[in-house]
Amino acid sequence: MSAPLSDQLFARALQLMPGGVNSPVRAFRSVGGTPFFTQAAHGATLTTVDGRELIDFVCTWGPAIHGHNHPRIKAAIAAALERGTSFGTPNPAEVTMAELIVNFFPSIQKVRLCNSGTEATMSAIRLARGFTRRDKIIKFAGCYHGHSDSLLIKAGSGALTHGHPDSAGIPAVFAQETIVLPYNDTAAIDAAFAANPGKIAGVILEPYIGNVGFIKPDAGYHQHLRQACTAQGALLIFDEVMTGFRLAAGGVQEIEKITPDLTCLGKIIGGGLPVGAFGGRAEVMDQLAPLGPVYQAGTLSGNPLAMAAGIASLQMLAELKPYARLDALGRQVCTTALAAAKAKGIALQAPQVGSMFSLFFTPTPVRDLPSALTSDAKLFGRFFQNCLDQGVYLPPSAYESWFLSTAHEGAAIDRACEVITQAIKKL
Ligand code: KE4
Repeated sequence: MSAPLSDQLFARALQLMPGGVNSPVRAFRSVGGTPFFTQAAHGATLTTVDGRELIDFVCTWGPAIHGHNHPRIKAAIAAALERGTSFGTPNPAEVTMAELIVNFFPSIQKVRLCNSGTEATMSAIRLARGFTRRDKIIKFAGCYHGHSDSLLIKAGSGALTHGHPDSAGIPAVFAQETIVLPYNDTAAIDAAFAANPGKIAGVILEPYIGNVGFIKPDAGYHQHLRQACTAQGALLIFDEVMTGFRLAAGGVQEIEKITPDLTCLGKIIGGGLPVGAFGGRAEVMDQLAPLGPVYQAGTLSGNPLAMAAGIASLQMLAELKPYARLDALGRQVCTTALAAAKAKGIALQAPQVGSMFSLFFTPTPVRDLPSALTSDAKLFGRFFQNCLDQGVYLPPSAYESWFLSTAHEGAAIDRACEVITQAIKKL
């Protein structure tokens, strides 16, 4: 019997693209085996080139909150396509998207659209440096904000997964301007500001971390960061690329009632097409070209197809308000996994908020990068394969958040819970 088509494609891909992929985490290197190739995606499932149907807990890393290929998003793209794919001029859909973002995020008076989460955070850092005329930024160990030089330092997600949290190719002079602190440590932030008076432009964080696996802040942590930034004249930057519109329409800042100075968005606002955005107070945003001295640009920024898909996605969120339903689904998966692990006598942590959660195979409550690293990544790899064998696809890394969608409700979540129970039993 010939090798599965995925294997044949991967063999060709390995000759043509580094690691056979266009984003490292897709390569399955930390969970073993050969990545499958997806032919199509609908609702809660992916269909592989070999015809396998997989219940998907990656949701293209966050965008597919309504499930894959939602008819309303498809129709919106099709209608926009009739008018062309890209204009390179202002277009009405950009205005609609900007109004939706400003309406959902009271901290955002003005917004700039771009083409990825990486662009959004990279530009937000540049804007913070330009606005404050300071050079240093603070980030937190394990947080991933995309792959720009200033931020790919002690990063999570694929960088952590593949053991390169500090990427090669970043000049020491760049890295020196990035201070990396432990997450959930208020003394560390106070010490960093005390040691760098008047030098810190901004503090950027994932307000709930998704890129070490899912980690929540200690009570009062965000308030401490907000007060410290205000007192020190630094900008507080919430990277809500993953959490924006995912955990609440107004992101974590709505849940935690915190007002950051800048917010970065992506993923869901593109409805599955390439997009990013960053926004904040007009006083800060107006430092951007063409008004101010901070340059930022993009050929496809505000692309009409991506805007159409994102507008449809956000309008459905406004109409459906699915967050309680998504939270119930997330809780169903986590309580199922915890019960199965208890029955098996395996230590498991399952932090969850809404449709973001992770399973850490460790007895240690996970609240930062070091505690996340006590998780047994090899055991996770075996768990991942046990689930995949039964048609459930998890993020192919112990250090990623899982995602689910409204399309998981009903048969898909029930089947997935059965598979997860069996997969833990088999460990
Ligand atoms: P992109 O450049 O990949 O659109 O966004 C970068 C980014 C920024 N900020 C946060 C909080 C993010 O989670 C991301 C990207 N997330 C990863 C998943 N952990 C994308 C998946 C991948 O790298 O293939």
